[in-house]
Amino acid sequence: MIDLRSDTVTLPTPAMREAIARAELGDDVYGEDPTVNRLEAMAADAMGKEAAVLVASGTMGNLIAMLVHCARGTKAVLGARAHTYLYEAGGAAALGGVVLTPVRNTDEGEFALDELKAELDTPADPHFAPHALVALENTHNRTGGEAIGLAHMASVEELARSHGLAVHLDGARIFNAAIALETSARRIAAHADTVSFCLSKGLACPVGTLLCGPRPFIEQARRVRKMLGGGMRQAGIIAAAGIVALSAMIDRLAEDHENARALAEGLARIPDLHVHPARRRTNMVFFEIAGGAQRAARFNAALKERGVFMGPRSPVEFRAVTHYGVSGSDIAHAIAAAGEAAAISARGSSAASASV
Ligand code: TLP
Repeated sequence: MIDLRSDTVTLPTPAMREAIARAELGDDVYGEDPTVNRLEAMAADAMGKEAAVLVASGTMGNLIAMLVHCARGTKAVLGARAHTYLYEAGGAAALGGVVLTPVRNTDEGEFALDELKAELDTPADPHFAPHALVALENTHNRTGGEAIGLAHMASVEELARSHGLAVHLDGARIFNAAIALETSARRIAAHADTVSFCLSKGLACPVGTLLCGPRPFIEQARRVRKMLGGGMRQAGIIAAAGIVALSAMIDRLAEDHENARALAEGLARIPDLHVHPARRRTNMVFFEIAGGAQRAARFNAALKERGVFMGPRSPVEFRAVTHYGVSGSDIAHAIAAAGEAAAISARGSSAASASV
C-alpha cells in the first residue's frame, strides 16, 4: 500500500525506536524529564526563540497560542483557508471566547493584503471586538502546501505590528517551507512572536508539536497546557523521537519535495486530471478529476484497488502528500495506478467493478 493521504501517516524510524527505548525519563510536569528539556531547548534554538514547550498535537499548539495571545472577546485574524480556521474544531472560540476572524487567502495561501489591512483598520469603536492576534501558516496546507515567501510574511508582520498586534505562525511544516525557500526555519519564524511546528508529520515522529516563543509566553503556555489536560509525565518517550527528528530528519524532506514534483508532473500527463499549479511546491499535490463527483468516487475506488491511497479534499478534488517511507519507485507506481484509475473511472461504474 502506498499511502499518500498525509505525511501524518509516517511511522517512526529505527533510530527513533531505539532512542525511545533508551530515553532517560522523569516527570515533565515537575520539569524533570531530561529528554523533554533537551528537545525543548533544541526546538527553541531551531526557531530562534527563547523557550519552547512540547504539546500533544499541532491543534493543541495553535489552541494554546491563541488562548495565551487573545483575551476573551478579542479577535484572532487568520486566513479563511488556514488550518486553524477550518480544521481545528473552532477550539479557541469554544474554549477561549476568541473571535476567529477569517480574511481571504489567495490561491497560493497568502493573505489578500488589502483585505487584511481593511480588517485591521476597523476603528476602535465599542461595536467591534478588538484585535489581538494575526496568525500565519507556512507551508500553507489547504491551498496546495506551498511555501509562503518571506516578503509576504514580512508584509503581514508589518501590518500586524503597525496595529500593535502579536503574530503567531502555524509552522506545522516549517522545515518543508525552509527547504523550499532555501532559508532557515529561524528566518521564517523571525516574522512571528510565536511558532508551533509538528514532529509528527514529515519528520516522522509518532506524536508531538513544539510551541516556541518568548520565555514569559511559554510559562503561560505551560499553565494552559495543564488546564487543557495536556501536562504529560514521562514524555521523554515522545521527546526522544523528536530529538532524532531534529538531528536527522530535516534534510531528507528535500526528497519528499522531489517526489512531489515528479508526482505532479506524472499526474498532469493523465487525461482529465488537472493538477493545481504551485509556485513553491513542497510535499503536496492537489488535483481535480473532470467528470463530477461520481467519477471521482470511481477513480478513488480504482486507486485503492491498486494499493494507492490519496485523500479526497472535496467531491472532485484530491490531495497526495509525499513523505518518509514513500520512494521514487512508489511514485512511479502511484502515477501508473492513477492513469489506470482515470481510464477506468471514465468508463462508468460497471466498467470500474468489472476491472476488480
Ligand atoms: N493537518 C492534517 C489534517 O488535519 C488536514 C493533514 O493531514 O495535513 N496545522 C497544519 C498546517 C496542519 O496541516 C495540521 C494537520 C495541523 C496544524 C494540526 O496538527 P495535528 O493533526 O497534530 O493536530
